[in-house]
Amino acid sequence: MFSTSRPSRRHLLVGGAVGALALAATAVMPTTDAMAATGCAVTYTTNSWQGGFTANVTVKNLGDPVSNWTLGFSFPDGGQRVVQGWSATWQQSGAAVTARSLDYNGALGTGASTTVGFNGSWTGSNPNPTAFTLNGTVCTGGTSTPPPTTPPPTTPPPTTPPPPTGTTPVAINGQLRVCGVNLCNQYGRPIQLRGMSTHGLQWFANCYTDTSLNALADDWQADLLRIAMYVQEQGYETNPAAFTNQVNTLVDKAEARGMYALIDFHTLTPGDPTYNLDRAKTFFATVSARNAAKKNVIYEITNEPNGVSWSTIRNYAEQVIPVIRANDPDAVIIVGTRGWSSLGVSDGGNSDEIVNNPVRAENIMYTFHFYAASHKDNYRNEVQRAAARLPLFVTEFGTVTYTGDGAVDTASSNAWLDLLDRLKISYANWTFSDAPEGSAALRPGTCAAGNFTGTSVLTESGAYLRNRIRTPDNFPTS
Ligand code: IDC
Repeated sequence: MFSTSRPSRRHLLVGGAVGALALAATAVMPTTDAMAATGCAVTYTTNSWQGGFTANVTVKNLGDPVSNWTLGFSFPDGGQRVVQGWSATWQQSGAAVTARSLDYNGALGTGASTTVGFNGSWTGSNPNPTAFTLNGTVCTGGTSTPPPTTPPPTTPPPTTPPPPTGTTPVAINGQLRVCGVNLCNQYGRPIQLRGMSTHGLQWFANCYTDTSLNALADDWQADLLRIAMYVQEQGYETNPAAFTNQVNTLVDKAEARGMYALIDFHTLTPGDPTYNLDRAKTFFATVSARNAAKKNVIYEITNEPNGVSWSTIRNYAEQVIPVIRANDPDAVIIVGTRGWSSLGVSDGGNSDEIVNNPVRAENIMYTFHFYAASHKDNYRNEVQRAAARLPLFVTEFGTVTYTGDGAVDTASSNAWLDLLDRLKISYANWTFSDAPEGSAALRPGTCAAGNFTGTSVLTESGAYLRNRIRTPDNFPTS
């Protein structure tokens, strides 16, 4: 069968027109429903720079509806590689590339399109592939069997999710995924999440109650709660079961209020994430299994690596990510960067080391942290430069110095948040707590007193952040 089908398909590709259609029909019959019309059109666009490129591939189904699909093509140049793909499961073997649909975009009605993409690397030259297949049918822009005699279904399977029924951030945006350098919602549109980080759960548990989280969701209109679970400093390592439970409880409380929950494995000292590798595997295996069905969970696998190379961090990430993926294949995962998650800048480096040697996993982002009174234009310039090439998430920042204390630097904080807004980079502020330090949003004593609403309980930093966070999100809904 294959020896006869291959020449036929090749003939179809170059020949087109009516004569080729009959040949194609016999070619696909052994592997597809004999009555099914198949056909497809592909648009492949790239944005290329020295050594790297981003490709977007729009696939249009011209045949009968399908419930899942595999796109295939081959790179013309031996030096081209898929590095990080999105909106599909990508595989490369030699020059041959396949992209398999995910749950949310598998259904493609007649005439429906979907767009997938990837970041790639190249050496030599970087020509675009010219031949594509969809479920084995060569995409010529036409159909390969006559239209069916029975009319097509009047309501083909939906290719995008229905409009949201609620108004919370999670109700509107649903399961998030990384697309290109952006964080995208269930409609594949870039969004920015704005929210707050807890302080260390081991010290400030009384700041994270139903009442305080109501204030964060309703009064602050926050999209995101970062759950900072320290590993050392009397944290997780002292009682894994209790801290895991505490994290899970906060994931549920965030979910109940329609907020995203960022699970932060808060490593800090020692700075080598490998020191906590076994703990990380155990912790993430447990929380990813328990929370796999939820749409509001994002995983941050190491807070601030320091004193280690990017390759050490990357190696850690490539061991922890598969543990999460085994349970929760579609969640976004965020990887810390060199120099206290400064993209390497605090160690005299920059983001090139990540661009040139990215983590080999899909649907991931990279961490950037700043403290506005300490980190200024040279850090902002690097974030702006990196944001064109890497998906970034500011999982922690302060309005004060890197010590977590001192005065609010309003000018630098404005410059930072204006930049993040413009680039649609999500952020969480350190901290939603009443710690006696300038970075805390709540005045000392607030958590014990138990009222969290309004501005009278806020510090200068808290009032500033509440104003920034509670402006309308205008999340796209189609
Ligand atoms: C700080 C807290 C402080 C605590 C200290 C040590 O604000 O109360 O005593 O940690 O655990 C980070 C870290 C974050 C730091 C914060 C401020 O991620 O844990 O919190 N910071 O120093 N990176 C840069 C600054």
